Amino acid sequence: MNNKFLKATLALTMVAAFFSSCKPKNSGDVVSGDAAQKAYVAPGKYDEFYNFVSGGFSGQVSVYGLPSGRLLRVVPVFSVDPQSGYGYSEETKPMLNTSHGFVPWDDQHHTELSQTNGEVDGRWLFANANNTPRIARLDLKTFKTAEIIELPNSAGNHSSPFITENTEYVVAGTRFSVPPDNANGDVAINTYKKNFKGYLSFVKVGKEGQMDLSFQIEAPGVNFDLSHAGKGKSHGWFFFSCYNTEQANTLLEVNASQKDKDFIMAVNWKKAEEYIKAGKGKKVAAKYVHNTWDEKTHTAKSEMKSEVLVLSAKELKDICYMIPCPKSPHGCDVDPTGEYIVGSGKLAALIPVFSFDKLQNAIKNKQFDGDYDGIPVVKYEAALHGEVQKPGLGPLHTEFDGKGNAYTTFFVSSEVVKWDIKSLKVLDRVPTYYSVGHLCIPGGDSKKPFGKYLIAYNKITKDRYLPTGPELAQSAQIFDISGDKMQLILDFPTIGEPHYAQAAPADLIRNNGQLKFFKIEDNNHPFATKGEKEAKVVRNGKRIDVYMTSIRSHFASDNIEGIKLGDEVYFHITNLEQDWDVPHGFAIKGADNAELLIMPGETCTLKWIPKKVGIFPFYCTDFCSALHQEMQGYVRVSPAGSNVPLTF
Ligand code: K7E
Ligand code: RUQ
Ligand code: CUA
Repeated sequence: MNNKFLKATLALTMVAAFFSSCKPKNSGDVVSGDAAQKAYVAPGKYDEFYNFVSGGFSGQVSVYGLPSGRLLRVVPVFSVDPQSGYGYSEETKPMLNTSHGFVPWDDQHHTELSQTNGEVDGRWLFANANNTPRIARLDLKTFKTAEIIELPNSAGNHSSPFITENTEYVVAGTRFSVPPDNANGDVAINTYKKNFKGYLSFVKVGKEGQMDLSFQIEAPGVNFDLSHAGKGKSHGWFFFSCYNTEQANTLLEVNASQKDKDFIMAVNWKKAEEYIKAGKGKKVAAKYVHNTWDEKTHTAKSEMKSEVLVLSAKELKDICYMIPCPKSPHGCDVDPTGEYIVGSGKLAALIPVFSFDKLQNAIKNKQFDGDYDGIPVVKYEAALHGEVQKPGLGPLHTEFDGKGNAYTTFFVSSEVVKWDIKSLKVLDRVPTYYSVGHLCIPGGDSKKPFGKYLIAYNKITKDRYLPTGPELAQSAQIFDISGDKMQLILDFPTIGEPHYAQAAPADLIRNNGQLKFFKIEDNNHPFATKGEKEAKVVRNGKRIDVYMTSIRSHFASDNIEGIKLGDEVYFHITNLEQDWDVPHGFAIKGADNAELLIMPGETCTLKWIPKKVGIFPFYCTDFCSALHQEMQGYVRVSPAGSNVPLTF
């Protein structure tokens, strides 16, 4: 048996062993009597925390209350959403533009709240698109996607959207190494080592949150998996876990795990920033799209960019360093003090913890073990604070409670393990149901965690809920971590597949100027109709613009005639309500652009190209008053060339 095969077999045996024998039996003994009370939020009472959970292959972000686990909202980000019309209305369509054209779906893995001085500040939430590489920014005043930026020279955008401690940058590492965008990509896949590169993107975040791709670092062709910024003493550095350091182009037969150690790459981004200021960046042609939502006009615009500044890690010898890290590292987490960097090898049975001070010394004293593709490799022992021994199998992700404890998830042994960062002693462990991926402690990757709850996001649900056929919901579990022992207090199902999540105190988000409705006088939409009397229908060749209003409980106009086959009809509907929580919907028979949901003070546009002659009813889709069912109307479509006059 060759070595490669042996290793593959070993990994598979670990997984198989888990499913056959270590599956936790039941939760009876970990749920204690007062669990219900701890998770209970009385009707009409608010939750303590907002929990922003990535939606995985749903492409969206969902917002839950903690500790109740109640689903508050699903915010559409990277996928079209029939409920709100996101990606269907003319205003929102540009949000989903990419250099590949309109992309209506993505896979959303990680969320990250903005921070000031390393503390969660409640302004924005960043989210990554894992497939077509993009980063979104959600404005927490409106809970809307405010901006999406695409990342060139990348494929898969897993290692993001983690931020630096003052939200100076939102940072991304490419999951797949690929030939650079400006190169001929038509190359044999087995020329990987020669032609494929890994890129790190540094997206500058402005005062109002505006994102701008500041520069990229060209790195060796590894796969960047996860990352976190340094903080406090390590502010100015960023740490990325890398797998496939063999640079294999096929990962069959666990090619990617041949080596005992892969790397964590430490990046001195302050230094990189200096090099950019000193003009060391190379301007490289690259097409990527930047989409922004304008709250004044309630429309998105999409801008194509054409170049990016690139620094070479190989040429600039002092911006990147490799730290060996055992067996396919996944999570890469930095403790609240900024001193400890935790790696988690998916196929490892220990947790390596690195020391920032030691790393600095090792760099200063050149304690290197040669180089990796021109990047100095720091000696493992020189950077190591220590290893957590026998913590469990398959460590993935770590969060912190701010009291000197770390909590790591173990996929294979299906548990959360609490350990002491300094002594590296295991303090407690609880089973998860089943096979936990990420975990979240409110503020758990910041300088100031709130440390009261821990939520485990599990990959396998099995028997936790009433069965729903072959497909089951994903499962999250809340633990009270305020005492020495972790206590399971609640299970709740989630939307899509949750990966990383963030949480913040509810008041922090609520007190940050949350909007209840849009002021009609501030509505600068080019097709806004600010009063019922201004409602009209305008023909311009084959284009029909319907200026329509909605208010409880009618549309103006509600009878439109004179539309001809071959016309393109744009319904611009302004919701005249000036009150919290009174949206109106709009749907017309046979339209392929789904529906609109228009918030008070807002204007939304549905484009409709009638395909046949006849009468087409339309109605409001959101129950808005006792006379909601009366909120309806008709459009008459006549043959092309008929002389029915335009009336409304
Ligand atoms: Cu561990 Cu995509 Cu963050 Cu999921 S990744 S679990
Ligand atoms: S109506 S209140 Cu469609 Cu029965 Cu809903
Ligand atoms: Cu408006 Cu129902």
